[in-house]
Amino acid sequence: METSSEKPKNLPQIILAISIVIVLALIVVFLVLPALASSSPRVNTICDSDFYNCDDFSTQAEAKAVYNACFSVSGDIHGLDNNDDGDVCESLPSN
Ligand SMILES: [Ca+2]
Ligand SMILES: [Ca+2]
Repeated sequence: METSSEKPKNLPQIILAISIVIVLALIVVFLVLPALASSSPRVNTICDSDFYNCDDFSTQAEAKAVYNACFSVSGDIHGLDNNDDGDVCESLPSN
C-alpha cells in the first residue's frame, strides 16, 4: 500500500516544477528579450549602400554615430566626411 501511495504524492511536485519552468520561460520571453532588443537600436543602421546624407541628420553627433557604426564595416560609405578629416557633416550644428 505504501508504494502505491507514493506516486500521487510526487505528482503535485512535478506539476509545480513544470509550472515554475513555464513561468521562468514566460519571464524570459516577455521581459528579457524585449530589453535586449531595445538595448541595441543601431542594429537597423544601413551600412551596405550609400543611404544617408548630411541632410538626413540634424546634428553632427547624429551623423557621427552612423559614420562610426558603419566605418568598421564599409568605411565612409555614406559620404558623410568628404574631405576625410574625421569630422562629419561640418555644415550641421555640432550638438
Ligand atoms: Ca550619401
Ligand atoms: Ca570632414
